[in-house]
Amino acid sequence: MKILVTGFEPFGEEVINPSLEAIKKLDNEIMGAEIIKLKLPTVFGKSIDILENALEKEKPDVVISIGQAGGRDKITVERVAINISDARIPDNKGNKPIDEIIFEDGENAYFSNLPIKKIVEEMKKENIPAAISNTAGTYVCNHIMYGLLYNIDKKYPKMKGGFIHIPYIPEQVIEKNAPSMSLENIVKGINIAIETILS
Ligand code: PCA
Repeated sequence: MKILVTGFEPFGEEVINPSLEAIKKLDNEIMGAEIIKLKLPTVFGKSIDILENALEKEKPDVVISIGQAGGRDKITVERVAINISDARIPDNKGNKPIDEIIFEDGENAYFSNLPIKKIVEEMKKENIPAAISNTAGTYVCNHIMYGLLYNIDKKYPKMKGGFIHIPYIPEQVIEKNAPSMSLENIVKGINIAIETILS
């Protein structure tokens, strides 16, 4: 069993991205499954290209993409990705797509095929604030979730995949009025998600 876990590089005003910090802390093996970690650029298009190369090369059984959702106060397991990019701020290469379709031959939306409810339930049991989210936004995180599920739909019918948004970590909110979660709890939450998928 092989699990690909992705995180994003920092974007916007941030100098760190907790998704990247969190995946670095995951063990390389969890419950006998091999964990492969991949850093993605916060860039429209290029992030999907890099993900597609990794899917091709690694042929993982499961893919969990992680991204920062600054302002959310819980770990949010995403239900759905939509076929649109509409950027509020430029990505790390200055792209700012407005109302752009991601894949012309894709569905309007794809649902995560991870056990999202069970994952949230298990996180809450371990006292990690968690909830289902019904929107991954229209920025690079929705873009990568859509790209992943599009690839699963077109090419990898047996693959499981989905997206998890995580809050800021405390060091990011020192000068902000925004909620945060400790990196330890975020890592614990991701571990719970992986264990839930495996069991
Ligand atoms: N969060 C952004 C993109 C990269 C990240 O970590 C988002 O929610 O779209």
